Amino acid sequence: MHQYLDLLSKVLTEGIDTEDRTGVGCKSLFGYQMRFNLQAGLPLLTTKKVHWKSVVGELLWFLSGSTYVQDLQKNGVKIWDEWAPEHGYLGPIYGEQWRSWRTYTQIPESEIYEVGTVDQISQVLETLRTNPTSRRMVVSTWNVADLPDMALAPCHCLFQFHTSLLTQEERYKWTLKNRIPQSDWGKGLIPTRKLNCQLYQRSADVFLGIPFNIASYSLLTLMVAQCVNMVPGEFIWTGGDVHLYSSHTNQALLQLSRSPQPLPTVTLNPQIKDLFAFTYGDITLENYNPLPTIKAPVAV
Ligand code: UFP
Repeated sequence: MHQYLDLLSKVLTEGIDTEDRTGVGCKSLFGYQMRFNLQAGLPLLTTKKVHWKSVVGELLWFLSGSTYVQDLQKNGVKIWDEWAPEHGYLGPIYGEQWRSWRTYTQIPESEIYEVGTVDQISQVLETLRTNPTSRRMVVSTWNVADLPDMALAPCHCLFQFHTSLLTQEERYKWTLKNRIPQSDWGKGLIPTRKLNCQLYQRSADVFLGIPFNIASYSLLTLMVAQCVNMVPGEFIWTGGDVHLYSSHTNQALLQLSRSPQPLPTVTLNPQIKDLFAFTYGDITLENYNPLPTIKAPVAV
């Protein structure tokens, strides 16, 4: 994860002091990109412990389509508590936009509108299966009309999948790694394509948000790849306003003094081919040996 440490030191040294919505103050830069090869392990930060259970819990909650904080809390995930009103409904945030983006269709020659929904995730899965060279495999949560009703405007607001053909060597490697017996070769089991994902994050808290967001979308890419029978390729993180809160400076310096450890890996239950069927128990993190947690206050 030298990519992340490079970003951290860049924001520290080149970030412009900025007053922000939270009143905390931060160093900020605009426009940045990091690339992670998902074959090299899961890009989960090792220079501090990232709360993996929350990464998985939140992702499964998004995929379920729920935007009620209670559904997250019942799995012990507290990361949305700060933004939740008493009734727990966070408004039409990620889950709703991913799975049920609202549409309005006017009934011809009338004043009446019918309300429908679009399941963006299912559409993208379908396109990956049927037309994998499509350049339209985009999921957006930046629903302008819904923004006023959201507890927090989406930070990771658009992602796109992309696929490319595997080389013979890459296919062979995959076959060996997954122990596909020679008798099963030629049965269409061996993937022919790799799956890449790029996220655009309009606003990124370098210390608390980014490690979490990278892990979340990398995991999503692994899960989608399994469901569409592709090999995970690259995860590309693109940031807009990338900022380090002034209340995180010492934590950032401590982190930069640490050496990255080998990356962990994720094993998914190979039976699951339906993205919405994954449960916590189907996702296993292995060989995650991070340096200790570094506590930092959330800027609300
Ligand atoms: N933030 C992230 N990642 C997230 C998330 C929030 O970095 O997944 F939900 C941070 C970015 C920013 C704040 O510091 O939360 C949102 O504030 P604003 O809406 O003013 O950009």
